[in-house]
Amino acid sequence: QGLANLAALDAKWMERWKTKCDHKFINPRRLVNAGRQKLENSETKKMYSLTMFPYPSGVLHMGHLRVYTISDVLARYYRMKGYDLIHPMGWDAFGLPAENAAVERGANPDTWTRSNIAKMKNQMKRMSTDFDWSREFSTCDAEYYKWTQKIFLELHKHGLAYQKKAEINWDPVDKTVLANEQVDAQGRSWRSGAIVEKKLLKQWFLGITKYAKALNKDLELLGEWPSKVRTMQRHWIGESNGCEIKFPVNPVEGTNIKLPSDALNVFTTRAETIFSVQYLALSFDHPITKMLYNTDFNLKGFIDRLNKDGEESEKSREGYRLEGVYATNPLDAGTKLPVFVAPYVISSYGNGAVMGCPAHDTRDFEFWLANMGPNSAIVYTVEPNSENVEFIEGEPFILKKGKMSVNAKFLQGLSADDARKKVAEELKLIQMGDFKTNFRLRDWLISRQRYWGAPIPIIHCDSCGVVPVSDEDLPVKLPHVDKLLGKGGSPLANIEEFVNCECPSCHKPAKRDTDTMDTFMDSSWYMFRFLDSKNDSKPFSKEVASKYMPVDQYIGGVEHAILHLLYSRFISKFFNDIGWYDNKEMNGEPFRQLITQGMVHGKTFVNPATGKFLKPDEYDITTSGDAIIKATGEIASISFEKMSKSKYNGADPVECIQKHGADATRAHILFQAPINDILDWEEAKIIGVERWIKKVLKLAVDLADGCKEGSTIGLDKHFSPVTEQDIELHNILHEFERGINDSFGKTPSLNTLISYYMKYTNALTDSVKKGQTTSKYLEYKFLNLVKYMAPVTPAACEEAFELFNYKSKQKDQFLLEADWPALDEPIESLLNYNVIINGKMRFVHKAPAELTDDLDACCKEILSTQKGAKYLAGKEINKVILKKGAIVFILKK
Ligand code: ANZ
Ligand code: ZN
Repeated sequence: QGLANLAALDAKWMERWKTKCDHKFINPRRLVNAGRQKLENSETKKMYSLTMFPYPSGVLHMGHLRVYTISDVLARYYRMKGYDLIHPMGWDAFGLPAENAAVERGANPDTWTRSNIAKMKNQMKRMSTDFDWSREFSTCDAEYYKWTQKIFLELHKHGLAYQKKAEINWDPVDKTVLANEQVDAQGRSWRSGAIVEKKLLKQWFLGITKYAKALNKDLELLGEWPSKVRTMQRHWIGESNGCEIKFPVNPVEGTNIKLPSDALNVFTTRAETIFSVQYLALSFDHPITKMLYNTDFNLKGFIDRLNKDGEESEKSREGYRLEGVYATNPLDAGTKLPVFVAPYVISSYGNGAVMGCPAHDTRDFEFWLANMGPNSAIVYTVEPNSENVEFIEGEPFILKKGKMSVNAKFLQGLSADDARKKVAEELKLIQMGDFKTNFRLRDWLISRQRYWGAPIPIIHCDSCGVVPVSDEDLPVKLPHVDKLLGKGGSPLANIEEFVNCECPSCHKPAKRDTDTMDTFMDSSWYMFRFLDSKNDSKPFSKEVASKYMPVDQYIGGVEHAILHLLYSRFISKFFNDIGWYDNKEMNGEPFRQLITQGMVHGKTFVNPATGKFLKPDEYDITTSGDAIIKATGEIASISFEKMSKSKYNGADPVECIQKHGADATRAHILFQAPINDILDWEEAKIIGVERWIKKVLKLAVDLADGCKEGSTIGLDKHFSPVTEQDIELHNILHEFERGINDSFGKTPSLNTLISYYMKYTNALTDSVKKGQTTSKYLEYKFLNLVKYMAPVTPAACEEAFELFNYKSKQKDQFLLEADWPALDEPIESLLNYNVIINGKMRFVHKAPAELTDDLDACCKEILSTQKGAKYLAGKEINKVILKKGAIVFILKK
């Protein structure tokens, strides 16, 4: 019958779409449909549906299958709905894997990347994805990174790109810089195994912290993002509202210390605790610490020892007291406060200095007792403001909501909240402090001592300093290399033709910057480029970007919840601020809705006796689904875990497509779990959707039998139920149609979508079996079903459409070109109408309640019935009276 092989349908229909739809597989509707012009000019709603573009590793994995299926199904739906759709795809192609692969194979990263792109593109097409490849680009194309460089220069022009010395990870064996991810928990290089050193190098930073306030505030505009992602961003930005306080510092009399300044700034969120301050603590990088490091031998020993522990040392409560220095409280000059250097004070936060309040902060409390002895007194100034709050003498009282106690001098009696403000105001008056907001967010370090990235378009000149490359000289092209050696820091620094250049300003010999940009920079603006990917005079046109941004629907992995999304938000806001596009409505936010898909887990078999993962050839699956370990005869334990080579639980999407076809594979992956949840992949379960798709094809054949000459009910026409059985079916299907439409709603639910399709198919099949429904009505509903299914199973739908033997004036009409069906409203069941003619009740006519709404239609319908014709044919009608329940004809005598 030809129905069995679903996998064969893909090839058949892809070929037809390609040849019959203007020789393009992409967007056949757009290319064929003459209405396209109309779409662009009218007020049609735009839909920019973007999926995070992949890194071209060369292999499509199950995560890709999942996210691209979701994206493709939504896009096809919006296209059928008549939206002005943008659904692009491209490649995030710079980065370490290509470089490492190139180093390992002695090859060129460009060649490696290009061949991976070709492979993956092919695999994506096999999934029946309908991306708009006319917009395609790779971030490693010179035509793309030219604009990445331009954006860097624009940031530079606005003071948002600057150089600063920063610590980097240096592998002393391989003589190369390492990314943080390449340093293991023991501080060793992943490649050479050497203990990684910290080195100070001049690095380029982007001033994202200038946008910290807006990035935090505008999270409010992102109501259509998962709240978990917003929370993660909020934490990362870490806005903290507090107070900066100046504590005068002095050398102890008799020492010859010269301090770098006479006051020490601290940041606090608890200014009301100022009279509880018993010491100050400085970070290792504080200017005072740094100054004394060189003269105080013991201090140097202390710092060097703790520095070895890296971030672990933050947990230490050790301290080093600076005996030669003391501080005073700006509101209470009488007390002398000891000053410590403490590993728990973070250099890069606030002022790298804290005011220590043992009575009201746990860390300070622990630090104080550890350094001053376990019985040291602490000074409480805040007390509970209600009896329900517990206060334990000898432990820190850390509640922020409290009342100021008798020790709090002029603050006594105030609430802690009021006291906090009061202290800041008092300090402001005497110029010893002020309100202050701090952020945890740091500026974005973008220098990479790597080859495979966009070169930083800067020239260093001995006379002129830092000189930006001028626009006409962009792009600064990556020089071609035959072989990458992977040793000795920036590979570009070893290529003399690249390094040596002329200073654009004084024309003397100068040197290029040899670092490349972080790949997050490439992906921070790609959503703009997709809108205008062929533009060779600027990154993108202002008009187009203003029209299509923000992205309406951004689909991707939650692993990008922080960095990529934050960087993109920063760059989009920057574009908005410098007038590269207008996005007032969302204040430069790039993504209106964010949809994050869950991971795909693989079926994992473990030998319970040894805990070892089992390879597929080490067990047999019984009919009941148990896995018997061949070697021991025991039953293996089965779980679902993140796919990985070491667990032998990977699955290959392309293999699945080869076996079952793209349609079934797509439907299966949608059906198995809600979008946001982890999906436990079991290929065997695909049989359920296969059965369903075959049912649909069978329906097509059965219905075609009923209309041998072909159905002509009109592809985009509405068709009303006629009989009571029609209405019954209509109302059953209405529920599923509503379900299907809702599944595509604001929060798409694509697993329930598939179950509605199945229910719809079953109801239609039952009706056909019973044979009581009007055939035209069945045909109409069947066409609706295949249209509804088209976003998920495009090839099977075309096949069904063809098998159904649909006749139309337009040859080669594709279902892909159909509009999304309008939702049919439910109908109350038929009413009985008494047909009264000249005062005599003649017969009962069954019809929907709307019958009596329209006089002409009503007369026609009655006349078209057998009985109606008998009494009324050829008679002249004088008057008709319509009522619910009765139709009264008065005839001419
Ligand atoms: C005095 C005080 C009293 C504090 C008290 C807390 C409780 P967030 O909310 O995260 O901004 N702090 C300031 N700079 C620091 C640094 N560089 N390293 C480590 N800790 C630092 O936290 C602000 C609080 O963290 C500040 O408020 C300060 O301690 C500490 F009962 O000041 B507090
Ligand atoms: Zn110069």
